[in-house]
Amino acid sequence: MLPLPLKGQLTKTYQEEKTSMRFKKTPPFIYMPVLLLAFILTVPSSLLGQPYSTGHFQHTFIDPERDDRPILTEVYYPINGNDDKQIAEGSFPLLVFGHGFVMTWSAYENLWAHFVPHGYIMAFPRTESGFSPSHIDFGRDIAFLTGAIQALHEDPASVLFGGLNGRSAVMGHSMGGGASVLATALNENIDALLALAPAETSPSAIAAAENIGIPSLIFAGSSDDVTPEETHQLPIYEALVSDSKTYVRILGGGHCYFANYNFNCSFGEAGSSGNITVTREEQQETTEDFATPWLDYFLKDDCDEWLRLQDSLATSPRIESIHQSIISDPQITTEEEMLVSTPANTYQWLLNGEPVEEAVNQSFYPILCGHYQVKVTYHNLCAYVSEPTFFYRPGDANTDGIVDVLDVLTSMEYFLYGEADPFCFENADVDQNGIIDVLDMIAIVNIYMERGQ
Ligand SMILES: [Ca+2]
Ligand SMILES: [Ca+2]
Repeated sequence: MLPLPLKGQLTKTYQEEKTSMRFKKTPPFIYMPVLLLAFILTVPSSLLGQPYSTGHFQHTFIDPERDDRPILTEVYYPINGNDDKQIAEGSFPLLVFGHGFVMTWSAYENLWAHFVPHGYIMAFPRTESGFSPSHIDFGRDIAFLTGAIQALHEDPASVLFGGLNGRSAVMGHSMGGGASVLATALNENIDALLALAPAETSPSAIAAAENIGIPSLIFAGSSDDVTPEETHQLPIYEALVSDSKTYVRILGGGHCYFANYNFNCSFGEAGSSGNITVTREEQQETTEDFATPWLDYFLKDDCDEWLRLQDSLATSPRIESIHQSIISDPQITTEEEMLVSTPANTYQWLLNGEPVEEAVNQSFYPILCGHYQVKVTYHNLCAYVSEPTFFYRPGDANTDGIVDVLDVLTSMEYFLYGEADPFCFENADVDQNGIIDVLDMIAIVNIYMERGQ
């Protein structure tokens, strides 16, 4: 048996009371920093919006389908602290980037220095960097690398092991922008295309764009006379058959400012583009401001970024844009007795807010009366829900999807006893006057007879 406490031990002494009162009344600001510190120590840095550090490796990937073609590649990836032996905890999208004509990958440090800390893996093939590059081989290299690097997710020997989220975008600048268009047309596993002043290539990137239906974002500089918009970026953009494509024209922007200083690019631009009115830093910042939310939306499912991007597109004085996208809340129309959603990638029909089993197609044959909505996704997991549509089928009082004599009996039951189950008032009230009576039952018979003929 446990000893009973002495009477005095059941009540607090005055001193104890005072102490506990004081404890309770300790101002929260004294404990807040401790709590905050504990929170910071237990939450991954990414959730706090703190940037990652950058790890780097160089690797020659081999494409066995092209006679073991070697593809020397620089890969940058997010790490925690100084630990570059493994990728940071989490899973990250992949960006494969094609360099410009006679430009080295190192001219694009502005891009990896921005995107990798923000939680992206970036890969830069160094092939086709000479004076007579093959655009199609470069495009194939970019397409091949997206698959080869995604595969490292499963390779325990790779520092990227377990670190990819399965989504890839191809990117590129100038010739590499054109090659990224070629790459996108070659590889079905690419999720998004983002090109900076893409150039027309041989074979034609403009022609290849006619086969591209994935989300695409094309940047151009309005003062780019190396690859003028009218003959390069605009025709590529216009040829894309994507249901979500965006064109951003940086006002006063040039061709080379998408990258850091590069002698060959600057040499090429010096004799042409004369009306550049922004600085390199401004052009790069503008590019990041639009590319980042766009990539975050499509590759990381950061759903709020879509509205933020559209706000910026509509209001930024630094750019002009063309924006064509089906991404929005879906709408329901009624055709015959079907409910039909505006086009999307996936569909789930809801009745009174609850998912209807197996109702996952663009059109849906409703049986029960009630408020229907459709919830859709487009190119990622971000979901959009329609306004509710009240669906009823006149005459189908017992809501079994057909109008027949049972509906007359069900309406009679409701008329006599004030209830029936199953029963849909709106269906039974054929003349829609708010009451169920013999006129509705006659109307049901008429519907039944008309159908039968
Ligand atoms: Ca019925
Ligand atoms: Ca009625």
